[in-house]
Amino acid sequence: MSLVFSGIQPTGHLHLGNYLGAIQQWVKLQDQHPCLFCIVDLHAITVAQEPAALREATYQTAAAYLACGIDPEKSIIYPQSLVSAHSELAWLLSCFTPMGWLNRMTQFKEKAGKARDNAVLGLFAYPVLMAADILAFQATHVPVGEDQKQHLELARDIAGAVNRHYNQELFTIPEPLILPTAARIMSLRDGTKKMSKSDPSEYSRITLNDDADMIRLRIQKAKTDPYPLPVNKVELELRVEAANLLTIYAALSGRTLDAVIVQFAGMPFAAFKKDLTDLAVAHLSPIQQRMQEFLGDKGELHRLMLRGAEKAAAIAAPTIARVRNAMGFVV
Ligand code: AQP
Repeated sequence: MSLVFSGIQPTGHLHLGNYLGAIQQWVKLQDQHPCLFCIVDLHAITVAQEPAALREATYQTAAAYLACGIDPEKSIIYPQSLVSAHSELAWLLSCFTPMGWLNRMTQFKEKAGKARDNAVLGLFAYPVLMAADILAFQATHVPVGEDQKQHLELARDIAGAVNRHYNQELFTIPEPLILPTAARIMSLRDGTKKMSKSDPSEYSRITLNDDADMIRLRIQKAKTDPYPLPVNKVELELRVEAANLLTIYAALSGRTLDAVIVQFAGMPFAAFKKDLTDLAVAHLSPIQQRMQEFLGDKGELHRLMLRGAEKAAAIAAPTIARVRNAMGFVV
């Protein structure tokens, strides 16, 4: 049987990158597989979080999942911290993960930067928690972007190591699910950096909370270059900001990048930005409105997350019991 696991950190308002690169794809996946869509708050605290903001972002993320079309009748939505299997298994797996494997993880090097010695252990162990997220549920498929491929490879290595050590198949080896239609969205202020919740520049992203005026303003302020829009893909290689805005247009309109290049070839940016704004507002405003409706009843959102957590805990329980038994704990 197949099972998909994926998640987003409640580290701020979800943005167009989270939507086009992840949630929009999940909506399609839920018709093909049973899916767990987690709000990975334990991952979020690997970077300092203000408690009230973390809790609010958790509700916002649940509302965003629902507003974008994740159906709680088909898929399980829950916050990671409500299911203790994540942290329990992370500890157990950490005892089978050589430091050398973690030393090779590029995301830790990027996030810790020069202050490596002051980085917290949780940030270093982040990939072990991610392995636990996946392996606790015997997930068969994990949708991954470029930046998470290395972590999934590590999860596969840890699963293999534990299975071999105990000479039994305690864990399914998960496969990456490469989604050909998932777009990688870049910052609106710098086309070489990915759009990110934690980018200090507010105008670097469009969030799912933005109303029509805010979407318009953010697109107006998006960085461009002084030339008309490119006429072919080769030109795009050197014009990263143009490439990003055209990619966003293509993803929101459900058309290919080639078709969108042809449509706008040689046009001034001002005219293109107006069309892009209309498209983004038409696509995102209904999501923003639905999000506000879901956030208007936090009691119901809370109940939904508790129900999701209960279902997730029940799926993980047999795996945790088998692992505890195999490791020699009194059960
Ligand atoms: N810019 C992006 N383009 C396409 N996909 C993206 N994702 C994130 N940014 C983009 C996808 O969203 C999912 C969850 O991401 P996350 O929030 O758990 O972590 P992240 O990738 O680190 O996202 P952020 O916004 O950059 O968060 P912060 O600022 O907190 O680190 C993943 O599937 C990811 O590929």
